[in-house]
Amino acid sequence: MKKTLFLPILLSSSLAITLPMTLLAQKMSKPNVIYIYADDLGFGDLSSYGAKQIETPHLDKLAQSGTRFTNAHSTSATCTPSRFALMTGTYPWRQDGTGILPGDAKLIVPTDKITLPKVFKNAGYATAIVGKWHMGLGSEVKKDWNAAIKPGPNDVGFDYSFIFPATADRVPTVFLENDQVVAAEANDPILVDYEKKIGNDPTGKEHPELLKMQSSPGQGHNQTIVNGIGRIGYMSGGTRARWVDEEVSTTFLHKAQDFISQHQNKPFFLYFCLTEPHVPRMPATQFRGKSKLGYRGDAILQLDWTVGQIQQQLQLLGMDKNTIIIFSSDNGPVLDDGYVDGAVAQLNGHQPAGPLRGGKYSIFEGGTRVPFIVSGQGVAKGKVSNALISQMDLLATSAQLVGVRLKADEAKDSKALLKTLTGEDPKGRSTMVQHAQTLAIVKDDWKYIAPSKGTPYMKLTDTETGNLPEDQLYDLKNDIGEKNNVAAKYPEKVTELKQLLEGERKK
Ligand code: NG6
Ligand code: CA
Repeated sequence: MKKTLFLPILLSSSLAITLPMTLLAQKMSKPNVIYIYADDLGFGDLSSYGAKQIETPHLDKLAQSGTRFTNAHSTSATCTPSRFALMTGTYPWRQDGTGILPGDAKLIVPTDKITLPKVFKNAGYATAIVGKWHMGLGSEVKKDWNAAIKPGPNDVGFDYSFIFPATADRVPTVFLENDQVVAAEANDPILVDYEKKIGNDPTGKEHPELLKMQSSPGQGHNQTIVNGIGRIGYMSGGTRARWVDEEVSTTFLHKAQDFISQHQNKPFFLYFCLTEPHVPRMPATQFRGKSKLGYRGDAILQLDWTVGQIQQQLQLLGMDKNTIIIFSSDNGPVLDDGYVDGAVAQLNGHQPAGPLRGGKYSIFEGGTRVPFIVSGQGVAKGKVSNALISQMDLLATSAQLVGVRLKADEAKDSKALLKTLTGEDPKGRSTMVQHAQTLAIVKDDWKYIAPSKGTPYMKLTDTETGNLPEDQLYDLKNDIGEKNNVAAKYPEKVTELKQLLEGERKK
């Protein structure tokens, strides 16, 4: 309450004197929301989550100033499905074609349904996405990269977008601003193909001597070379439009900061999707070698610094009090995901998934249990919450926050958990489905993994997937590392959870 008294002083313009109190109150009650989404950051990758070999002071500060969650999840163990769920408030496995997308995929987010940014738009917010997209663009795979590509982020609720289409390791390696490739030139058209080589650019396969970072044997990433790095997919043209990997992160940061400073007087929602520490890890020179854990560690330092820059900007502009920052990751960690970058050789005892089993691609906890930190207006300070919450819940929770009503059939898997998000309610969800190659369900710390014919171990990425042809049951309260399959010991629990999962599948 005290803070409100100071508000007119903080607002330097004459507006503060003339603005009626009701409007001021309204302004305070409509916090800005910034959702910062890391790519492949694991549960054990931040010092606030117990990492000993790496220091992430800015995210630690965010955790101290807010609530740090220890049982928060992405819906899936890979990017596209997790982001789809965040956007739509529905489980991705309900819709076909929501797996990891190539760089030329068509848009998979429905344009006629509610989305996370639309919730904010409906409440009068300005909305933007800056960073990795990876949910497809346009209505066809075949598209003209030199013309406006629609539908895209601007058709599913974002007023402003500055993105790259898929992942940093997939072509086309270009940015798009509001549907248009940045710096595209008509006389050097961008062509993209995921089937066959196109144009004359050298590939990593033909010319490994041109690479500044080798691709891992057997993992691909040896098609068109851009900026000395072999990519997935072929492209030609767009010579001046291609990004420089070392600058991608600061480019996104500056676009995000521009959006923030342009919206000091109107509530906004910013979906800020960082590319770290996804491959290819090619941090800016100032971070290289700094972590002593190879480029993966350096990329995490770059990510932490980026978050710090946003915090600093908000503070300087006096916006930190009426802004909520939510920080998380789209799936668990992986070390060798296609390039020889020191992540394995210089691991130095670091545990990217902390005490969890598995990582990216796994149905084990390491696949979806990720860092989740919430800080800002109305959020409990210095708290650690073990509440079960999914990123997919942000849609219904944001609707609750900004006072937008959802229809019964909208975002049907998203739960309104505002009290959980602000650290007040310690329980959160009662059940949640997890998704990798198979599905799992958790209820009251019991976890059932459905049988799967997939490989239990992916050698190339060194991943324990959690796939087994039989039922698995874990007691997460006493066995967070999912070491002991107790399915045979508790057959009734297996039956109960199996039925629950079947019910979810049919919904
Ligand atoms: C995999 C890629 C991996 C990464 C991942 C997507 C191979 C062998 N591996 O298919 O390098 O790009 O897709 O990551 O191609 S995600 O975080 O966007 O889901
Ligand atoms: Ca990812």
